[in-house]
Amino acid sequence: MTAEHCTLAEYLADWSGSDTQKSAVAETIIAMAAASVELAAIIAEGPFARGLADTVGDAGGGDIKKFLDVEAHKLFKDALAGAPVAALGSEEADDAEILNEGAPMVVAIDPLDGSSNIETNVSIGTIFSVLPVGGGMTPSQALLQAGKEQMASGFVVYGPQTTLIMTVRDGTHIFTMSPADRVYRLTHRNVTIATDKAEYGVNASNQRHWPVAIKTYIGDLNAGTDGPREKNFNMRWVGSMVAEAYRIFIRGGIFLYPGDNRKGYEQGRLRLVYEAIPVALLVAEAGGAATDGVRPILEIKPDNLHQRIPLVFGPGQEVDRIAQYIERGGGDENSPLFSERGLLRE
Ligand code: P6P
Repeated sequence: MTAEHCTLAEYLADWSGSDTQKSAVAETIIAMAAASVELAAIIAEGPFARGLADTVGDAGGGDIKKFLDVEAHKLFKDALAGAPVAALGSEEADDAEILNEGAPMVVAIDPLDGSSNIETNVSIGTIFSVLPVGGGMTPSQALLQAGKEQMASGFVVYGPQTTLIMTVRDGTHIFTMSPADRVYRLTHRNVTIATDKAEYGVNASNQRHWPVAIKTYIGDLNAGTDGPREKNFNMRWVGSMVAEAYRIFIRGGIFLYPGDNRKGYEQGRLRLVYEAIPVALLVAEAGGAATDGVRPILEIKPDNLHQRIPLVFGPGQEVDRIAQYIERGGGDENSPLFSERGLLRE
């Protein structure tokens, strides 16, 4: 067992030992972590830095590309070029980018999650997934494996603290960057998601667009002690999934970004490969559950790198309750959450 506040490098060295594949995973995460420390310093410069929040393009689907999105992508791409990573699948690049032919890993990444919050000094983050290049797979095929094949995943929160929440499938752990030497040190070992926190995170302004099942579920939460839950619920919505997820790891609660009837949001806003899948592994390793409303995220095989997916995660019992609202026919068959939902039509 590693020391209480061991460094990330010490933790990963203890975990990987002399195992070649684990050592490749460890080296990949160390490279990501080093780039995140650099990015944290750029973000902390805020208005003193060169137009971090300047719009530099349109990422499509209502996502604006900010200067810092592109800078973050370059930082992580350069860092991973020096790691045993064959290819990078990034929100900031249309296609997978080849880094090291024949390397054993691929990485899927959202280099900067929540960039709409850059200029408002609200927590933003980096989300990553590490997958093995299986026998006979091209790197692009390796990036489209179901989430249950991941070797590791994690996200960094650039907030009041800079924290790395990570799993190498031995539990979910939190490493906090010490300001003195900018080294990540273990602060929370084997995080588990609380099952009794009466708190939900959803963008309530979309309520009129939701499927009936989600309207009913959230309505029952808002009914508080007068409703079927017989207790009052609190709501939090930061607008950066990494901040919502970190809160849920620390004090519990449920996160929802459902599909809705706005054009382009039929499958929600979040991306399957480099947002939902990495977070789903962290949640599972912390004893929780993550679904698209009904299907376990880790069982879904992506069709393409940038596909969107409705996302619900939190304690398993609450995630199951939402699935019951949906399967009980709480939604009309034409609502987005039911689109493509073969299993609900059987
Ligand atoms: P909305 C950030 O852009 C993001 O991808 C997630 O981090 C966040 O949870 C969501 O979008 C916020 O979306 O529609 O509430 O602005």
